[in-house]
Amino acid sequence: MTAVAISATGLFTPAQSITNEELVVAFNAYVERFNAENAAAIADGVVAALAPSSTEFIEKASGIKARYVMDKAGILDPAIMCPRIPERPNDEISVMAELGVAAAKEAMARAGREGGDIDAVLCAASNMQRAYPAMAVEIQHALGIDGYAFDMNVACSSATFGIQTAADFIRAGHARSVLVVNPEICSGHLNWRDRDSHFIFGDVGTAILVERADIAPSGSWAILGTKLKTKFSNNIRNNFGFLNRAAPSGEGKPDKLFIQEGRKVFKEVVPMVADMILGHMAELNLQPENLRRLWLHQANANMNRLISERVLGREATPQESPTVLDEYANTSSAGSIIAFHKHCDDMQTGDRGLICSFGAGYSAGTVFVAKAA
Ligand code: CO8
Repeated sequence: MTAVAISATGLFTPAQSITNEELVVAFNAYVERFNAENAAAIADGVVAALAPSSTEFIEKASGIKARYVMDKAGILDPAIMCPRIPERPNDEISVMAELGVAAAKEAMARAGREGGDIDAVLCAASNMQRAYPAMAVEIQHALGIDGYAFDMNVACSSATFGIQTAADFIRAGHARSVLVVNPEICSGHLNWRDRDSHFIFGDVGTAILVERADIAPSGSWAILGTKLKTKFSNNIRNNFGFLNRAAPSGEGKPDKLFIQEGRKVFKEVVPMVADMILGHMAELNLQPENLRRLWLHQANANMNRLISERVLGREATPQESPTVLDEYANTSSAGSIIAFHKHCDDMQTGDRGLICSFGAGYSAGTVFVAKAA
């Protein structure tokens, strides 16, 4: 079988960031305003009073301290509470494509690639800005890439599903070099008025260049094995779609934005993912001591602590299971790729690690890699 490698990754981080403190001040101002405006209905028991959020809860429950966003002002305005990202005319690059292109350019520069070297583009993300043309085709065009491009969405697991899809195209001989791009503008599908989840997500763009190992540059990452899994669950859901629309600010029925049963997700996903990793390790004859690093999906610090403990048989050190949650929050499919991108330079030839995602669907993906010479 054709050997496949990750040649390079790229990262685009938005310029604006919101701390937990800033977020909670804005949320609590909204709560105060809502409760004052609805005081009579609340007193009559017709409307439930809203409870305030707290920075202590957010950090303890999730490990998140801040998040990057595309529009801080709109999110922090208690009268708006959602990002204001103006629509652009059709002859301008769309926002999501712009994010993807920025991340892709870094990955391509790191691998020494021009647009003409790449055969296909996958835009793998948890939401697409429009129905068509595919975001991937716009990104392909902006980068001067020939060949083919398409979008794919597997929520938080979009990047790992993209990596396996790219690897399969290469193994089948359809492509030699495939760009997987993950522009995740999560702020657009988060309900910033929902106390249970308003702190969870942030915006970012990542890119992964997957290539035939025999053309990959030195210092690339051999893909030892990939595995994907899905299992239907309603515990993380967003009913927005071309048949169902709603106000972007989350007013009215909130199911057209992100909703979840966070506790259930936590309880069900931790064992599912730990078992999947251990099963895949057994297939690849890998022992815990063979793994130098786990670049896990960045949803919740406690979740990652439990998963890495089950995999390694002991608590992982921060070096073994790095987190970017504190700075980036949950960036859906991009999270494990940010962790990989920021925490792989110290690894030596032969060192092995795991890129792992999990999220809505449920969906999960494991990609074992080894640093090449
Ligand atoms: N401030 C203060 N208190 C709060 C707050 C808050 N903001 N929110 C809740 N509380 C209170 C609750 O009311 C509750 O109080 P009580 O005990 O009196 O009832 C108490 O705190 C505990 O609440 P929870 O049980 O809900 O808290 P948890 O400890 O379970 O933590 C988490 C909540 C952080 C959500 C946690 O359950 C978690 O991280 N779960 C896993 C989440 C996860 O991994 N989700 C996957 C999402 S990723 C994905 O696939 C989505 C893809 C699409 C991207 C969408 C982009 C927008």
